[in-house]
Amino acid sequence: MVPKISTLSGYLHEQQKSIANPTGFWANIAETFFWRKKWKDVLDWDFNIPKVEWFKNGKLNITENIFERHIFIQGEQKALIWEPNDPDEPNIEYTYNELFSKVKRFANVLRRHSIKKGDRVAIYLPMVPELAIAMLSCARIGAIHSVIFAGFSANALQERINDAKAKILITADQGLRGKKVINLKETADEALRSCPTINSNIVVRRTGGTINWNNEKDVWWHGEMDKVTDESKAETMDSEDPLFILYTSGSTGKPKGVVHTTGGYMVYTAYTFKNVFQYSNGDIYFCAADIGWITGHSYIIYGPLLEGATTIMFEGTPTFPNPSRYWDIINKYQVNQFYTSPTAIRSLIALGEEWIENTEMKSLKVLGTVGEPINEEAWHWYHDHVGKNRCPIVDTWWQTETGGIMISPIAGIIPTKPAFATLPLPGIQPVIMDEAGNKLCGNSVEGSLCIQFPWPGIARTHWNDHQRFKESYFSQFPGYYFTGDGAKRDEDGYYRILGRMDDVINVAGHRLGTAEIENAINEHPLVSESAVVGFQHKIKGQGIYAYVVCNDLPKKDDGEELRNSITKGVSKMISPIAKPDKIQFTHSLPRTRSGKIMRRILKKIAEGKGDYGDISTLTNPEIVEEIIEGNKKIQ
Ligand code: 7RM
Repeated sequence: MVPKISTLSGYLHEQQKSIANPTGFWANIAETFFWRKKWKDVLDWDFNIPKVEWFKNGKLNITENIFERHIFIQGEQKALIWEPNDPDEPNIEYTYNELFSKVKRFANVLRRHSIKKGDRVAIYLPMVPELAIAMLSCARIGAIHSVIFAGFSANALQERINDAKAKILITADQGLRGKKVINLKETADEALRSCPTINSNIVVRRTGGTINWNNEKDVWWHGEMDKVTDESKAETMDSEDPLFILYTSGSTGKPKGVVHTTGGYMVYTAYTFKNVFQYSNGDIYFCAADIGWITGHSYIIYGPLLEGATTIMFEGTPTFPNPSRYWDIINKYQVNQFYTSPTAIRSLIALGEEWIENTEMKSLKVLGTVGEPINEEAWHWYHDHVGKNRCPIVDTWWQTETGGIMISPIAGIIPTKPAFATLPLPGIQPVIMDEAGNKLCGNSVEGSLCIQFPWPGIARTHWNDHQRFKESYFSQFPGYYFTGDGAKRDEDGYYRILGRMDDVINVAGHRLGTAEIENAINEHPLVSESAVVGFQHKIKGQGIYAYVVCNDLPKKDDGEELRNSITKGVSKMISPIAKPDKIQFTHSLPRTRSGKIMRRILKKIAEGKGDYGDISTLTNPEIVEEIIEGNKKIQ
């Protein structure tokens, strides 16, 4: 088990140690895991290439560290509790022994389908236990999983399958979220029409609803599980062998396949989980994220299970059958640590206090948030109404690319401040840069947030596109990892994350590239071009505002129809989460002399702010007036 910090002076001591001797610091933590063969060098790195290798030549299997390592001491401890969408349906609870047995079985299923070490497995599942089992089974045999969020469209699924050249797909007949039934198999079928590398499609029966069946490719999960035993040796992996790919949005149109490797990711997720949440043996931990995103990978599956925790996986939504759903789950299982997003909190605030008033939630010890900045109002509500003034809030800042939490309070140990992610975890060295690339020293500074030394959880590359990996994070500030976020360090040395500085918007904690949305809008036959910006949104943090230029601008009365069909198109191309909240038609977009769209102005207008700065560099300054006028009609 990784060491646990238990006092503020302990934190300061570890932090100091980790800066003075980072490799010694991480080697000590890595030694608490089971390695089949120890590493030669702790770290080999050069951010200019970029190259980062942790514990290289160390041999291990992450599932041996989850299962075999714990089994003798706590095989009968609960590993995974699955809470269904509908509270009247029975839940599922697996001990470590039981989950292990399922994982070994499904590992054998994958092997029977000729999946070998290094092959990619696409997983398009709702929040069902089979999702956890499938991921761990891949890890067991060294296959690289690529989980695709079940809210993505056929087009987005297809793009991700083909980019990774996945050999097999795992999906379900349908998914359930609140009152909605999601036809996953139907969407998967549509995607598979043009996925030449997929040989089989393993289908989990979740609802038993009617689906189409393709005898050549489709097989049932349960049918396959019956054909195999639960004896399955773990594949020996190098510390630097890829564990998974997870696609995320960047500032260009194409989503990037962020690659995480085995040893470093294991050490980092386990260490940060245990310390940030102050997890103790026997605690019940509930992260309400979806496993389709990095938070679910690191803090529903890998971090907790590596530490022998009991982790809850929830299929449903915070408001079904009513807005007490989370609080009911917390009471039902006596949850000790609860981790969710500011958007979920804000949406529950908006539904009124009566849903939380008489909830006891006495078991709660720690509350966490992730995914976007939390505003003070939401922070206080979370603290007062959910935590009943007893629980520290950990506002955890991190990214898909960082693998795990980077800047965050350690629960109950680092004093919190509303809306501040506070201090870096041990091993993390944040720096703030000005526009010219100078490191801003001392406190009370604001600029671009960079990290100046590798940590074990950092992503290693983009699948098949190392060049883009370099450009995305290592070119703006040579020698540093650039996060894409702005941040300030206040007078106490505390960090406050200010949000993205690039063309990425964060809608309800989901990262979306503006270029990606623009591409989808531009697919519409009547659209000639578009520009998408984020604007402040009361619940979602940011909303999507699209400026659309049409070949034939709609006449007053058919604008609505065109809006709807554009919105539908975006849903179909990407996902309903990427639908614009507002669409404004315009004759053209403000451009600089070099032809670049001046987003700064569009963003100001979308947010209803004046002061557009210098517009004299535009080739078409007159359009700004038209756009301002048009905006007034949209509000
Ligand atoms: C874990 C996750 C990453 C982006 C990141 C930020 C924003 C995440 C916080 C936050 C303010 C936070 N991965 N972000 N956490 N902003 N405070 N505590 O969300 O790759 O999907 O998104 O999310 O902008 O760069 S992610």
